[in-house]
Amino acid sequence: MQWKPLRPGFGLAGRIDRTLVDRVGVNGVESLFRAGTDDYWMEQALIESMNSVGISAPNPGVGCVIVKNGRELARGHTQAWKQAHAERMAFHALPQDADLEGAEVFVTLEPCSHTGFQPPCSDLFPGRGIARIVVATVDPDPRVSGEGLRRLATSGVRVETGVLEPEVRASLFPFTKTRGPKKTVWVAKWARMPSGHLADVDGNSKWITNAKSRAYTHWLRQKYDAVVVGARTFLVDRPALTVRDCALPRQRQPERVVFDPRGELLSLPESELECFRVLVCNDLLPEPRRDGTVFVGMDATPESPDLGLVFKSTLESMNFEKPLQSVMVEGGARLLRTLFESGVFDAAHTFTGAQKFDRLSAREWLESGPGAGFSPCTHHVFDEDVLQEWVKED
Ligand code: AOF
Ligand code: ZN
Repeated sequence: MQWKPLRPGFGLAGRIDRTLVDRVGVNGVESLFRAGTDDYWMEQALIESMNSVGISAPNPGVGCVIVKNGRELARGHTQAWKQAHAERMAFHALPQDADLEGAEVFVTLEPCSHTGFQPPCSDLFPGRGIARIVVATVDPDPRVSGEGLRRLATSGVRVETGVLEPEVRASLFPFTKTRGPKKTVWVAKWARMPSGHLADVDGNSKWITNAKSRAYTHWLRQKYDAVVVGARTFLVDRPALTVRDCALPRQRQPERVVFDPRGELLSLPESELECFRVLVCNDLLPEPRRDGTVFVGMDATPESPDLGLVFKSTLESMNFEKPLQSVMVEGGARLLRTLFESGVFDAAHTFTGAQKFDRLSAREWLESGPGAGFSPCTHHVFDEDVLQEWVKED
């Protein structure tokens, strides 16, 4: 399936300005739509869903807004994994005496029909006098997959779908790309200068993009479960890979991982590797470092042609606090190339900054996009920087 270009202002993180500004509404991000239209209310539900960033995965972050006579009654978003879904939160937030006769419900994802960790949301609506339920997109989870809509329709509730669908579907990424609970989605992210270089000889690769691009990147770090860099990038940049400079809520740090096939980080003191997991080829990993707390072995040599795939399967089989639904690789160029060649990536975020350095090194260079097989979906300008996003065609 092709992914359509999104309307301006939307990206894989959702409503892009929401990643930069804490408040949406008065003195915050202006709506892109005329107040009171279906698009307007679905945009509000999408913005509400962004409060689930970092906590709901592997559940999708869903948003729900309940409206009556053109006025909002309540809104809610998906809570932490295994906890309440968006619709239930919106119902809990209703005023005690709320009369839903004639009300409209806007929800980004089809209400669920199954009992998982939570009871089915589609049971919340019948018999309340609700005039209609507007849904952006069908739930790709095979346990639901249209059944929620069918249940609502047979219980006599009017259901409409497709409002702001491409934008919501993109914002639900990586959930929308997972096939079954075991699949881990991989995304590439890189920032380049207009020349295509990722770094100059002095290692100034950290400062290619501006504060807005950085805020968006930090938001992405909490959206995805793990963030990866290569050993060379780690040694040159000493990146923290944390969520710091984006809008609130900043509610989760990603797992931080270094791809170090040659064991270049083995001589660093442990204090410099706190919070990181470092993946090294087995033969280069000395016995005392094999306890798996910092260093983890890969069943490959640095020259193995399938090194990218071994790295992927090693990382995916590691134990983290939660299932690893998604991984973002932030560079450098060699690691990104290795993983592109192995066909690992499902999407890419690229930033092109205006910054030019004098002493360029041709070593670290990348195209402006991931190439054939990926559909462009986002084109957004952060002042002088350009953000582009692509999703692999299904
Ligand atoms: C909704 N509203 O806010 C979310 C939904 O194990 P459970 O009960 O938490 O169910 C998880 C599944 O429910 C998930 O895979 C997806 O299909 C759906 N998520 N559904 O109605 C929500 N987060
Ligand atoms: Zn549900």
